[in-house]
Amino acid sequence: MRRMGRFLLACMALVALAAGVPAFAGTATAPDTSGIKIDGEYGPWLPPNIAANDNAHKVDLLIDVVHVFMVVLFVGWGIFFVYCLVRFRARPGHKANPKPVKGKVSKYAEIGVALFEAGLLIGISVPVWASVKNDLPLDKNPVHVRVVAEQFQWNFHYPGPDGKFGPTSPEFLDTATNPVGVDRSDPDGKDDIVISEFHIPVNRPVIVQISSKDVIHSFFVPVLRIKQDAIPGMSIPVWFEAGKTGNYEVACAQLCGSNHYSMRAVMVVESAEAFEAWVAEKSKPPEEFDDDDL
Ligand SMILES: [Cu+2]
Repeated sequence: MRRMGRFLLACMALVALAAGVPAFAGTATAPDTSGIKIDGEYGPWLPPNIAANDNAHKVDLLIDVVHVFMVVLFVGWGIFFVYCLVRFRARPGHKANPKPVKGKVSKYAEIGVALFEAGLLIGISVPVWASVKNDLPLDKNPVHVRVVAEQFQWNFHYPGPDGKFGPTSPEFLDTATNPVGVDRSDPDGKDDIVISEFHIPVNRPVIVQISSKDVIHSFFVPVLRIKQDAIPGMSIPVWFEAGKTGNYEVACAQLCGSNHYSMRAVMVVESAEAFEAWVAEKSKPPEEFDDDDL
């Protein structure tokens, strides 16, 4: 009986952990390594959600529903398991009956679970993913950014004030000065910005085209519930909209090599004016060397 008590206690602790009860789960602080200051409180459950569009909130709804559903299933099956242990325990005068059970309860329960899961998939998952991937808000004056991953950093390529990306080619690649190989001699490439800090304006849609120079990485912005693999040879669009200014984390969510853990960037969400000023400043050509400065 003591063993049974320990088993029940372990079950309760697991259920409490799954449900995120602070007494069991504790609280985590926002990660703050490599000098990146991250805004927003990380509680015992999900990271803060700063998205201004619906998709990220539907992702949270899906995570909540799935976890509550898992707790219900876990507790339900746990109770049934304990019931079976007690009800069918070996004892004098009882013989095991190998004949299958004829009752239909378990069959209907399984069908119910499958239907509920199908509802989640068809009702939430597929529409949200279709929106993130297909319904690009091209008519809402979006910001376009190319995201190019490499071991072990994120490169963000902005078209600059002219709104046109300059052509890129491996022949212009230079790890230190031109990590995405922009053709600076092309008129469209002269004002392009290539930088390791991700700046976006608040309350304006952003469309990122995600790619990689080497292995498969994964562009992960926890506070926007965005996660998309970066695959060499492909340019994959994803859109989102941030509704709160601040500094937030961009991480790599794909084990991409020995320094994968350090593949982070900061996402600065700022006002429209601050963003325009940042673009204007960063797109200035480097100042000409002047003999008079000597
Ligand atoms: Cu990576």
